[in-house]
This record gives sequence, structure tokens and C-alpha cells, in this order.
Amino acid sequence: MNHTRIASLLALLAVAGCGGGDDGPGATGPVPVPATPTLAQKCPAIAGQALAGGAMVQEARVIDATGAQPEYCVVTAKVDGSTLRFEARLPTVGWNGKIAFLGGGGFDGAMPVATDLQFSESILTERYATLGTNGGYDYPGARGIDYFRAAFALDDEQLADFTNRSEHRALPAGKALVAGFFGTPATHSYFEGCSMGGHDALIEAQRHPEDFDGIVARAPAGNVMGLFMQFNRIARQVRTPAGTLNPAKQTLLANAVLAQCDGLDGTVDGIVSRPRACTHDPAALRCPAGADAGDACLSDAQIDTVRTVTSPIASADGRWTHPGYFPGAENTAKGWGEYVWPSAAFGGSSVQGLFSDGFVRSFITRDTAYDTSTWNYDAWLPRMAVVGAMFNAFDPDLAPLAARGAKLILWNGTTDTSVSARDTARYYDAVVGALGQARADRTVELFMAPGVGHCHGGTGPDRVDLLKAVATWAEAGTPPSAQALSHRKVDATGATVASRPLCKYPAYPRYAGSGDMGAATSFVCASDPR
Ligand SMILES: [Ca+2]
Repeated sequence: MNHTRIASLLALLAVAGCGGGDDGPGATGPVPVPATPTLAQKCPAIAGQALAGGAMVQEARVIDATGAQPEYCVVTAKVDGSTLRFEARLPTVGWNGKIAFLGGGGFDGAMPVATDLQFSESILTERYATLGTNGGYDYPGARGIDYFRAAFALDDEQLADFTNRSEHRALPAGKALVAGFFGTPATHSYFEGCSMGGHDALIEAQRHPEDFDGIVARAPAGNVMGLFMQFNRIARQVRTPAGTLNPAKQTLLANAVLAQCDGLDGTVDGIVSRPRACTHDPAALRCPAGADAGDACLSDAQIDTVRTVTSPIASADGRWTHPGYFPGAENTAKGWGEYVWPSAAFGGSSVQGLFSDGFVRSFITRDTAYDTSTWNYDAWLPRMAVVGAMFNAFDPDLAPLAARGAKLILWNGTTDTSVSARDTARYYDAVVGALGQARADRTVELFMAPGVGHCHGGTGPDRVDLLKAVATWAEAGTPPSAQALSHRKVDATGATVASRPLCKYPAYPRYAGSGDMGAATSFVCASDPR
């Protein structure tokens, strides 16, 4: 019998006022059994404790249930000798016996929370104990443009935590905390993250395959060196007045892409579910002589911009590469509007520009005043190699993860202009190349979310509980592709308004020709050669 059950029995006895049976002759009355504290009562006493694994608890308090979040004990702890901190949220009732480690995002600096839309609902509904780190440092106050400067990266220790070790470093103390609080270790540990949290998921899968039983990597920025090179390249192009596309031209382009590519998946619904088959050439929209002649055509500079976004790049040594982004959603907030197009709110830069400026200045050149508009990555290859060795998470050799039977789900929205779905497909293909298809199939599956932007949102249905899917795979052996999963689009009340089947890459959801276009049952997963 484990400690939890003993504690539960003692608590029941205490509630019942049972004196433990010592009520025979001569007894003066029931002998009170000391009441076992409930988990909520235990919680505050954790503060100040040293944790096995090398961390000190800073704070512990009970948070009342709100919305989807049940009552839990929130614990913050600091890893010894560092500015790395982690937070645990421990359900005080109904813990499912498992850990969900939450990846961060962007340049981190704050604790991830399970209520964010990037995370699976089962983390809360099934009452996981959650862990998550600050990524190695705390970003003070509200996030403005200064956040993107990534000043923490000028510190070698914080850079190392952020790039590759924050979760692995915090995990032993986090597991010890969970075991101590509940009186029994977690039966299973899972990881879920999106964007930089997806990068962290791949760091775990590639470098620390022993840490988790299942890993969900959404929009994983594993090829983070190539990504920042591409960000810098695109950001420079779109900032030139001649090279940017005004909203009318964005819509002109988007409509031309839809006219050619929307129906390739069997239904004209505004979603390009088969983006790899979409080969739209922006030159078809060229103004006479390539000059800007108004909103009904694109100048040569604007055509160059479109080609910059969708084309690959590589460093001179061939080590760092990026395949570019898919066409589609050029005029939407969860398409090119999210990361590509410049905005006055960003000082005329784009989100790609803000992130890559911080990367170039704080990670590579270590010069906070460096002029990123002239950055030539080929002139920085030695430093790129140093940072890449720490930061890149694109190693396709998942043999150690496969050998211990752990599972990995990759997921990417096709209109994501931060982490390219092309790049995530490229990583999956490389894993298949390294392991062979049969072995890869036992370890990793990739799902594209057509019409979905970065981590969530967009024209297409975006919600799917991949943590539940990976846990089912790890514990029951059923791969996600055999779980009949659907992407759901939900309205403000949480009601499902549309659904599409999850199709294991390289398949895509194809309309079967009849039935409700808003229902997953009207679609089949059609094969598409890689
Ligand atoms: Ca379509």
C-alpha cells in the first residue's frame, strides 16, 4: 500500500471520529487519532524546504479553483547556484499520478501556465501535476520591445540554461517535490511545449531521452539557428518601403494563392490543406514593367519579398539551413500577419525582426548596438557553431528515445510564420531517414494542422489534445494516428463549430465529396507522396 492510500484511510478514520477500536472496558473514551493533514493543509509547509535534486522551495500556497483549473498547491523553487526557477502546480484533490512538464515560449523569462491555448486540455481536466521553468532567468515586469533584446543571453550561465538545460536541470528536483507532496512518485512523466517550448521538447527527445515517457512538440523551433537566419533575412526585406506589401496587396496575393491551391484538397473552404502541392508563382501578379502600379499588381521588389518568405537559405558551410514558409494566409493575423509583416507597434519592425535582432545581438555578436540590417551569418560561422552546439535541436537520431519506447508527437500549423511547417516536415523526414520508416513509426508521428497559425488559431480547426494522445500511445500502445483524433475549431463558449481529422504526415484531410464540410466525418486522410 502506498503512502497516499494510508493517508487517505487515516483521514477517513479521523473524519469518522473513530478511535481506532480502543474502546474496551476501562477506556475513558475514544482515543483521538491525530488528523492527517490534507494536501491543501500540507501545502504551505513546503516553503523553505530543500529539495533532493538541488533546489530550494521559495513559496508554497493554495490557489482556489477557478474555471477549468482545479484547486492546487503552487510551489516555486530555485535551482541551487543559479537564476533558474521552476513552478509546480499540484492538484490538492484527484491527482492522476502523473507529471506534465510545460515548455515555455519566446525568450522565456516567465513560468508557463497550463491554461494557455497552446497546451492540451487534459493537463487540467485529468489533473496532472505540472512543472515548468522560467527558462533560466526572470524577465521583470510587462513585456515590451525590451523583452526581445534577450539581454539574459549575454550571461553564459543563463544562455546555457535557456538554450538547452533548464527543463533537464529542474526535472530531478521537480520529481522529488511531486513524490514528497503526494507520498508517491509519479507513474509517468510527459512534456508538452510549443514554439520555443517545442524546441525544448526536441532538446529533451534528442539529448535526454530518459527524462520523459512521451513528448509533444508543437510548432517546434528545433532548427532554431536556421530559423533566426531566415527571420533576419525576411525582416530586412519587408522593412524596405518598396518591398513591403500593403493590406490590399496582401489580399491580392492571398486570393491568388487560394484561387490556385484551395481546391487541391477537394473543397474550396479558404483552407489550403495540401500546401506542399501549392506552387503559386507571385510573378503572375507582376505589374507592367515591374514598377508599383497600384493595388492590383505587385512590383518586382514586392515579388522579391514573397519569394524571400517562401524560399530556402543556407550558410556557406551548409551547416545552417532553412526551407522557407508555405504560401497561404498572406493577409491574415494568424498567417503572414503574425510574424512576417512589419508594424508600427514594433517600431516598424516585424515579430521576426524583433526576435532575430535579439538573437543576433545577444547570442551571436554580443554587441547590443549591432546593426542587424547588415548581419552576414557567414562572417560569424565560428560563433554560430558555438551557439548552435548549445541551441540547435534538429538532430534526427532518435534511436535512444526509440530504444526505451518513449513517444514523440510533432505538430505544426501550415500557416505558421514563426516555425515553418516545411521545416518540421523536413525534421520528420530526417528522423525517418535515420531510423527507417518502421522504427520511426513506433516512436514519432507528425500531424499538420491546415490553416492554423503559430501554436493555435487561424482559419482552420486548431484544437486537439495531444498530451492525451501521447499518454495513450505510451501507456496503451495505440499510436495517435489510430486514435481517430480530430482538430476542432471552438467558439468563445468552447463549443465545437468545425472539425477535421488529424492526418498523419504526409497525408492531408481531403473532402470525401459529400456531407457536412464542418464535420471531420466528411473527410478522409488522403495520401500525398513526400
Ligand atoms: Ca481547401
